[in-house]
Amino acid sequence: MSNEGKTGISRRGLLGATAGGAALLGGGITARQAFFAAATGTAATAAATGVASAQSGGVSAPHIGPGQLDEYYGFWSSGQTGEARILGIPSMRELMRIPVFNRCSATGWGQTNESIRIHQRTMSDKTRNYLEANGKKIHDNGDLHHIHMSYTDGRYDGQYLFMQDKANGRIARIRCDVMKCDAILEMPNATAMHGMRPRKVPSSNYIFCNSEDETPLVNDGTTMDDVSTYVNLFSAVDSETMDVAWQIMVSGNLDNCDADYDGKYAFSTSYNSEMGMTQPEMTEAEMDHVVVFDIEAIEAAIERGEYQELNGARILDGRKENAAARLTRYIPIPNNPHGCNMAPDKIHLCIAGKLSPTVSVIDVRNLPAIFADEAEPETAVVAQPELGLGPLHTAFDGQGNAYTSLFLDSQVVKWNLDRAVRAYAGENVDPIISKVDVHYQPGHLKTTLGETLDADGKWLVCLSKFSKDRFLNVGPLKPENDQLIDISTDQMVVVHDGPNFAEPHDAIAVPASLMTPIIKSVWDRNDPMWAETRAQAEADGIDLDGWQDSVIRDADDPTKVRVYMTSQAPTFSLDSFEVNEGDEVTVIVTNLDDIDDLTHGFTMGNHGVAIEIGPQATSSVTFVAAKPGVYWYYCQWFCHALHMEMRGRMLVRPKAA
Ligand code: K7E
Ligand code: CUA
Ligand code: CA
Repeated sequence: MSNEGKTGISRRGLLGATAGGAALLGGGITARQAFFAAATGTAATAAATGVASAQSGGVSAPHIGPGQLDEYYGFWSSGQTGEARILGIPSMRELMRIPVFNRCSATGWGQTNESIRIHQRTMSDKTRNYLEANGKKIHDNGDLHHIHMSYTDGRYDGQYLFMQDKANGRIARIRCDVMKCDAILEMPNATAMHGMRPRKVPSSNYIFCNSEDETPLVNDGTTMDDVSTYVNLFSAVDSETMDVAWQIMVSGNLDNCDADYDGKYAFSTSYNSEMGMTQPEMTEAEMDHVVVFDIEAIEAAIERGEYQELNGARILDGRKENAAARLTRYIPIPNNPHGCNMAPDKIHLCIAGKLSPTVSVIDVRNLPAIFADEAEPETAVVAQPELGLGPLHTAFDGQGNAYTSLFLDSQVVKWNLDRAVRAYAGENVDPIISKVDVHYQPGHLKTTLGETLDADGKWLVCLSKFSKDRFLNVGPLKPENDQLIDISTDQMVVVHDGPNFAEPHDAIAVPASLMTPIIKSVWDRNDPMWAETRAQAEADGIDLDGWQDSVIRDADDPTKVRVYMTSQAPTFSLDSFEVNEGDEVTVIVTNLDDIDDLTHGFTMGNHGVAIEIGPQATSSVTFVAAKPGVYWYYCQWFCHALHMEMRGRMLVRPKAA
C-alpha cells in the first residue's frame, strides 16, 4: 500500500467500502480489512471467501492437482500471435495452441497443402497477386482479438469456435471435434475485422463482423484523397458455408459488437462517428454512438433486392441518411465507446464509455419504438452509472450483476444492473458493489458462461495488458497477465496470476461436461480435411487407407514427384526415396496408428519443412528439392522409445543434363 495513487485506495476504497460495506461485514470481516486483503492477497480474504490457502499468507486458486481435470475449457485469443489457445479454468494451465492466422513450426499449419487450401479458399485475386509477388502463399500473421463459440438458443453448443483477424481482414472457424481451423474467409470489401460475435438465438447462423478501418468502397486508389468516399461495413457471415451472407454500410467506424437474446438485433460500437482520419479528429465529438441492426429488416431488404453487389457480396445502405429504410438506428453514447456486452437477463446491453467513466445501459425492449420512429434513439438508454476511469468491457454473473474493467484505474468494478437503472431514474442508490485491483490495465474480462443464458457467476478471468513487476523480469518484452478472480461472493478475490504470451484480448469459458463428448482423440479416416489429397491419391492409384510406399512421377509434368508413405511407431514405410534437384516434391504421410496421443511428424532436414500427422490423419507438404546430396527426414513428434530412429533419407540426384 505504499503507492496510494497506483492502487487508488483513497478514491476507490471509499466507493467500494460504502457500497459494499454491508455485504462485507456480513462475511465476518470489516470492509477495510477486506479491501486491503483484496489488494494484497492476505489470509483475511481467504478466510472470508473460503478459498483454500496453499501457503501461509497467500491466496491461491483451488488446487487442481496432478492428473485432475479442470471444470471449464477456456478458449483464449492471442492477439498478434494469431492463434487460439485452450486453457483450463480454474487451473489456468495452458492445454493447447491452435494455429489459425499464424504459421506454426510445430504442426506445419500454413505449410501443409491442407492448411494452405483452407487459407486460399476465399482469397481475393488482389491478395493472391500481392502474396505471389512477395514469394508467399498465405498471410502468415494475424491479429486475433475475439473468439466465440457457436450457440443454439442462447447457449453454447460445442460445435464451432469463430474468430477474426484485424490485421488482414479475415474470419476463421475452428471445428471443435478436432480443435483445428477448417475455414478462413477473407472478407470482401471491408477491412480490419475487429468486433465479432455469433448470433445467439435461434442459432449462430450468422457471424456478425465489424470493420474498424474506413476505406473507399471501391478501394482501388481512384478516390483515396476524397475522404467522403470512405465507408465502413458491418458484415454477416454464413457460419455453415463460411461465405459472406450480406453487408451493410454504416456511418462512422465500427469497434466491438454483440447480439441480443431474441435473435432480433445486433449492436456495434463506434468510436469514430466523426469519420476523422487523425486522433484529434476521432476524439473531437463528446458523443459517438452504438449502431443497432434490425436483422429481420435487413433480411427482408436483401430479399427485395435492395442491394448492390460488389465482389460477390450483397451490400445494403444503413447509413444515417438512409434512416427511412429502417435497417439501422444510431444511439448516442459518450465518448469513444468500446465494449459492447449483452446481459444474459435478455434486456440490458452495456456499452463501455472508455473516455467517459460511464457504462451506458440500453434496454432492448425500447428498440422497436425507436425503429418505428415513435421514440428518440437516446430514450433507449436506461442507466449510465459512473464506474471509474477507462471502462472497456463488461461481463455478467447471471444474478443481475455486471463486472466492468477499468483500464486506467487498473480495477474491476462489480455493480448491479437494477440499482443502476433505479439510480438513473432518480432513486438514491449506489449501483457499485465492490472493486478489486488488478495488475495491470485490464482489457477484456470474462465470467464463466457469462455470455450465455447459463451464466453461473463462479469465476472471472481478467486479461490484464501489463504485468510489470508481477513476474521475474524477462527483458523489455513482458508477458500479459491473465488473472483469475473468485466472484462467488460480493468481495472479488484475485486468486491467480497467469502470465501469457502476446496478447490475449478475449476468452470464453465452456463447461468441460459439454465438450468432453464432442472432442475426438483419433481422426476419422474420411475426414474432409484431406478430401483433395485423397482425390489425388485415388488418381495416382494409391489406397490412402492402406500401407503406402510409392514414389510417383507426374505423367504430365515429370518435375513433379509425389511420395506416399505411412507412419506407424516407430517407422516410416519408406526408409529412403530419390528425387532430382529442383523437383517439386509432395510428401503425403498417413499415420496408421489409431490410439490416443500417438501423433507423428515429418520434418525434412534443411528444407524448412515440418508437419504434424495425428492418429489416423493424412497430411501433405510440397517443397522443391534442394542441391544434390543426402537429406534426412525424421519424426519430430516424440512417439516411441525408438523415436530417434524414426527417420529416413531423401537422396537428391543432380539434374539430368
Ligand atoms: Cu477491447 Cu480488440 Cu476486444 Cu482488445 S478489443 S481489449
Ligand atoms: Cu514418430 Cu516420433
Ligand atoms: Ca469519437
